[in-house]
Amino acid sequence: MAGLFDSLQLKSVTLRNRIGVSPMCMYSAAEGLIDDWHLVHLGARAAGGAGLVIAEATAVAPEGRITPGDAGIWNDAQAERWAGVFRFVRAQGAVAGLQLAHAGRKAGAAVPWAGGAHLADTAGGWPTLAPSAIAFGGSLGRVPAAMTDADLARVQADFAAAARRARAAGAEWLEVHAAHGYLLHEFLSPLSNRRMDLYGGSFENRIRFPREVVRAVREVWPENLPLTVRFSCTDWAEGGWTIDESVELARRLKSEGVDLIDCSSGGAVPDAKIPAAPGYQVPFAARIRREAGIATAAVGLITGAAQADAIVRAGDADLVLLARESLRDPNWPLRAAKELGATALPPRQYLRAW
Ligand code: 531
Repeated sequence: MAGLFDSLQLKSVTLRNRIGVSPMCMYSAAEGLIDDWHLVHLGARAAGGAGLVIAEATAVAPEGRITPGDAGIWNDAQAERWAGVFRFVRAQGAVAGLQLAHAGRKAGAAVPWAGGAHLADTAGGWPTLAPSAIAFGGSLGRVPAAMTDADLARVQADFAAAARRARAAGAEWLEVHAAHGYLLHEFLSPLSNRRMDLYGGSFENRIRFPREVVRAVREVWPENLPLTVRFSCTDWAEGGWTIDESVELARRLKSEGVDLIDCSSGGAVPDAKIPAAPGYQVPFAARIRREAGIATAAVGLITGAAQADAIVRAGDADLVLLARESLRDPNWPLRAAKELGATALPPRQYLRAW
């Protein structure tokens, strides 16, 4: 079985190792336009040896931003900024990825360092969309509008247009965000989807809109490049979305041309009991990989080199994604290679330090 520092080929893309930087919101864009912060943040992690750098949740439409500081890709000026970042990431030997997102009923909130609560329209917030007119709750109390058929068609087209722009900007790996209580996950979970039409009720109906979005993205995203989807594999809540449903959805998406499932969890409701512990989401990646026969990424409280290597060697996941650990140490892959006795090349400018 492969180890952490073996390369990974998915479609025509080859990662130099099985370490990816998980998409992490910087909340530092203006009108969806990223800036030098994003170049330095993502560029440093590519230079630090990651095989894959997935840029943060990037809104496909302005009303789909979690906060006014979210990155966007609903226009060409935004895509042009991304092009500079992707060019630099690729020049460091990493594969450049982007996560496409719509925050649904969790949109229009303050940035975390301003409290993270929903903003009134007079304070920079905006009306939100969701499958049903049910608020998330807690500090995210705004009641969203239940999406009409026209809304569904428009958001689907927004995802496809964003995917086209991502490709034109040089992204080589695309992730559709269907997790963490954002719009597509809101359709999947019975806790947020109470629709009585073709898009709610049964499993088939709840997966319909996420599937339509993925299909629309797959049509415009090149066949030879990886398309991935992030799941919340369970809601960790009574009556919510389950790992069994995730396995079945993974099978369906595989047949729609999805190449990998990024296995996270939670975020559907504020009162979920999440048993967070080192590697607590790895069993989801393992089950989906084995039972749906699709590549998976493991994410969540993965911090150690030996821990990450063991996940890959056990065949629990094809790829490990680091989030907060990568913020703490952008050079984590280079350090992990030393610890495991593997080879990972630092940028030539830094060679004498390694
Ligand atoms: C953390 C989070 C993890 C799991 C469930 C819910 C939330 N996140 C995820 C984010 C943004 C901020 C914090 C995204 O997925 C965009």
